[in-house]
Amino acid sequence: MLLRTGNGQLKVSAGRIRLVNGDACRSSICYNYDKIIKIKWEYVHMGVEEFLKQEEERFIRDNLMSDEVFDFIRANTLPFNQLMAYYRCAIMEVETKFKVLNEQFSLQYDRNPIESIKTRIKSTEGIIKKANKKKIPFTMQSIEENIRDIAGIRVICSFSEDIYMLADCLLQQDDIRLIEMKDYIKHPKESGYRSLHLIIEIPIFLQNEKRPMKVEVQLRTIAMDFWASVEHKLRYKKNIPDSEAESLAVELSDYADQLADLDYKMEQIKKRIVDAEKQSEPTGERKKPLPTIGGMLVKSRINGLIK
Ligand code: 0O2
Repeated sequence: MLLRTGNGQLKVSAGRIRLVNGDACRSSICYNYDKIIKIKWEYVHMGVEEFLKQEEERFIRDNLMSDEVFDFIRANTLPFNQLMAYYRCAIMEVETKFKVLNEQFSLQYDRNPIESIKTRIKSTEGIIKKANKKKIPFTMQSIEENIRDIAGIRVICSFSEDIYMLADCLLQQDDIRLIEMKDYIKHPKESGYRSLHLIIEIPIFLQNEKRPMKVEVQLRTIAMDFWASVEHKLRYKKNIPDSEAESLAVELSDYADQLADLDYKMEQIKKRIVDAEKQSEPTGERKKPLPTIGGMLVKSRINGLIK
């Protein structure tokens, strides 16, 4: 038996109902025939995409919001909110450390290694998803022990050299304990993703207590950040056909390599500027800022033409 819907067909055979989209039979979306006929008969009248969306929402309701999660939320709302507040404090501590380093470099070397800092606390939904993915018990202790990226700080630099320099400066501080370092710059992910990840522990000082908190620090260049934010969008888009998603992923992986190459070239330019500065005679007084290098080039070419 075949039932036509907006964008596809529902195929009923041997007591099972299957969603068929074009030629591809998506066996992952296979439901009990009686159940669907009784409860979800209206699906027959809606488009396949809408059907998938509703099923996904149902999946989240049924699987993420289990009795265990509901019981946990009921019993732990206050301690959970308190824990999240501690994570926010830990983020403040780490952010301040990076701001101090940036300030010091600005004074000492007249440059800022940090372009920007972004912080975030993982959403409750994100925590539930990760707990389910890691198959850990849903208790306060297990969440705190096993989910290490509830507090996240992302430091964006212009050059990858600065990433390693800042990571070293942070890890040298005696109140920081490194739990794990993942170097996705030297060893990029298959997707092309690049960043330096540090899982650290930092103490926060409360009224009567010193509490170590875990924080995930992601350090990346502007180019790496640009790539990751575009790729992240693709990752969470649900309605892209598989073949298109695959070809976009291949292209993105190629662009990640190109951006890494560009990062390297920009770093070389910076080094040449620093070397050129070092070689020039120190006059003791500060030079007037030069027009842009590109502007100077155009000017000298014009002068050449005029002569
Ligand atoms: P969000 O919303 O960014 O927080 P672990 O956390 O160590 O138990 P996991 O998840 O394997 O295990 O850690 P991983 O892969 O070292 O780092 C996870 C985070 O890095 C992700 O966070 C992303 O922020 C980022 N990331 C890792 N791989 C990719 C990638 O291929 N593309 C993009 N755009 N980002 C990536 P979350 O948990 O996904 O969510």
